[in-house]
Amino acid sequence: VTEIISPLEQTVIKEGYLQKAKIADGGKKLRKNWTVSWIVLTGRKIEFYKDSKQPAVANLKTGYKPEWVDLHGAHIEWTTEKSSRKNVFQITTTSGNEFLLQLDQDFIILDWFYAIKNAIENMSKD
Ligand code: I3P
Repeated sequence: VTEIISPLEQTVIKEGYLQKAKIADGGKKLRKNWTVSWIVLTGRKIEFYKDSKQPAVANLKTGYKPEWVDLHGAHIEWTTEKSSRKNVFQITTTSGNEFLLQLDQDFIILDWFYAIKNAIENMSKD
């Protein structure tokens, strides 16, 4: 068994299920489609998986490539205009991708918001 030593950037900060909708790709608007996604936050990116077992599978180098968001230079903000749902925040990447993340439970979504915000701010100090 080969031990892979992760650099700090690959360390998992937080993971869990959230509602996700990608609403723009490279600045081009997409039709909104909410899905439940297993979200893995590391120091510089967010990965989206179908379920909690998938990251382990991906680490076995099966060639599976999750959808991911580069947080470097990204913006995060709460929005009440982009959805009729409550507790929605938007992440906008430098490449013009826009994602909405949402959860009804206030405490959990608040935790996610600040975890992602901190990751973005810590990176911009580099
Ligand atoms: C969309 C769907 C989304 C809704 C969106 C609708 O319809 O109901 O859940 O977003 O509202 O257009 P469809 O499935 O036919 O594409 P919210 O749940 O976030 O409100 P929107 O057009 O106001 O974004």
